[in-house]
Amino acid sequence: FLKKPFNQGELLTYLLDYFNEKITEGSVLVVEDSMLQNETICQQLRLKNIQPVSAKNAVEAMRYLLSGYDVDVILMDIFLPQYTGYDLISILKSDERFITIPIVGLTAFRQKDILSEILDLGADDFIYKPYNINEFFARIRANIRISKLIKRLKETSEKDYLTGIYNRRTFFHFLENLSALSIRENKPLSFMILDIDYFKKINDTYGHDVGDFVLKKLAEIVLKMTRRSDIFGRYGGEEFCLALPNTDLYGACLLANKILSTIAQTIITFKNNKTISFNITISIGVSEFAKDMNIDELIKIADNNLYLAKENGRNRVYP
Ligand code: GH3
Ligand code: MG
Ligand code: MG
Ligand code: MG
Ligand code: MG
Repeated sequence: FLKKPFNQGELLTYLLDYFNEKITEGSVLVVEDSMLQNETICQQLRLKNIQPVSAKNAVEAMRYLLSGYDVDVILMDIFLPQYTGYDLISILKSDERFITIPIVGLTAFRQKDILSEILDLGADDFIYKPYNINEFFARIRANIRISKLIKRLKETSEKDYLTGIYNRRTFFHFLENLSALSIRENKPLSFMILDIDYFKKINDTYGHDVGDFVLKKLAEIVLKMTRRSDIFGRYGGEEFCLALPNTDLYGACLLANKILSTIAQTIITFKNNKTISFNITISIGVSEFAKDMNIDELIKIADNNLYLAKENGRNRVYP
């Protein structure tokens, strides 16, 4: 519904929103070695507003998924050259990154145990060729629904509700991986804890909703200042943590000081019935990972350094 009178810009925005919503019912990675069949399936999907991506073998499919592109469902021919659908299902279902993407097996071979084998291997659904087109789409849509539901659940279980950044559990899961990678590739890894100074006073002076607003604002600022490969999470109440792969203590301190001064210079404005503006400061404890260290020690060092930063006047970085 669009209210008259509207200008062209409004109309355009409206139409774009409308189409974006209508067009993408989901995306399906079609792994099929027969290019004729592959193209036919892709065309059928497009007609039903489902975005297809085509791969003609397992390697192409893997390359596509590893590039980080997001698909809702994988539709997979079982008999592929070189690596079969059996191989690909095994690989995908043992990889944490892809385990939740529903796989729909596809084959024309009606030999004895193919369906049960494929499902037991980890596929989520199965379609025989030639298929009834209505059943085909009903199954694809059912799997898209499941896929989207899983994504929603993942999002809520991995992220902190207030700030939208990673929660503590997810952060430390990533940090474990990063520490293993740091050892394997012999690359530095740094860690820091950021803690708001006298945050209790903000809550006490302005109220809890202002406190919450400050937490969101801080998360937003820090997130903008980090790289895509950095991991940023909420450690606890008003404490945040940041993991920096490929970064040594010196580099981490440079960033920490930059964050520190950016925060101190930011005027936080909260608008309610009346507008309040104020500044906050934070303190940061930094540590660098070493081969003979475990994660607990890495955190302990940063925590001690944070304590020193607080003791020595706050609004400072301690390495
Ligand atoms: P310091 O400079 O020593 O860090 O002092 P501080 O007041 O920041 O530290 P303290 O640990 O004494 O207090 C932290 C406060 O953070 C207490 C708690 O009520 C508040 N807090 C924790 N989680 C939340 C939250 O989600 N929202 C709000 N508004 N406040 C929170
Ligand atoms: Mg085939
Ligand atoms: Mg604290
Ligand atoms: Mg604090
Ligand atoms: Mg404290």
